[in-house]
Amino acid sequence: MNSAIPLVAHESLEKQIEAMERDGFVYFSNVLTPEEVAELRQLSVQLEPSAEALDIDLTLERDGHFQRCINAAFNRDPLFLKYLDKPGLIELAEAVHGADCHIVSMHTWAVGPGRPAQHLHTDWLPASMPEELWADPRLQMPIYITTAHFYLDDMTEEIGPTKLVPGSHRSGRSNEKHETNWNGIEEQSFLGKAGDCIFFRSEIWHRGAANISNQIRHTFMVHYSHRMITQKFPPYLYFQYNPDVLAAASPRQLRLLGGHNPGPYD
Ligand SMILES: O=C(O)CCC(=O)C(=O)O
Repeated sequence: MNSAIPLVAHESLEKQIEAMERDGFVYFSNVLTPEEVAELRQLSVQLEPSAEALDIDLTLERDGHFQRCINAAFNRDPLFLKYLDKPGLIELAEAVHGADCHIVSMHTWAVGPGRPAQHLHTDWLPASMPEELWADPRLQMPIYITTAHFYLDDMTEEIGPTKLVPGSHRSGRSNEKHETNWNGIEEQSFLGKAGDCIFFRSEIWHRGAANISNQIRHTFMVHYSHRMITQKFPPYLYFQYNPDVLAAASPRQLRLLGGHNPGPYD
């Protein structure tokens, strides 16, 4: 039986940080305006995938379902800049990763009907450890990478919602064995509205469900991290910042893109 994530917004930054520690994620309602949702949906299907940039470009005819994902999307158009530091979200990113945090990447993500279900997985497990260690309050694990997952459609079970297991970041493992619950807690579906966002840490068990609807699901993702964690901008050695994007960015946005003050190792 499917159960849904309660759509409860934590109003204060303090409560949001507590939720990141306890639940591993925070829900934000109505972060994007309808115009921003429309803008991101359009960019998501209109931008041409680049094999060199490791973008995903699956077609119904060739691959059995449509999927288009653009890596380092910020570099494609200055329109993306405003999504780097969305008021309300950026304060949480800076609180958990530090005032000098930056983005690891930014993705547009469009998946068509027929996209199969994923297994519950972590995006990255910085430190695997026995579960008992996580339960010890003396251990304070930094939150190294988070994703702000913006929804550009009203979510239903048919369109293939994100499912996650609240608290599973405290399992200390990556779910290699394809467990379906953690500590007796079953996965829950995110059934919010277009414009909503969930902000989650990389160790939480989550997955995209199968898209069994007749419409494309559009999502937009910004991944944040500590300044000392590397950014992932394919094609890596050949990546070049788009000068139009840099010229239009604010000082805070430039820092989020990697324009840092000198520090250790510089
Ligand atoms: O589609 C989703 O909601 C989740 C996607 C995801 O977790 C992934 O591709 O790693």
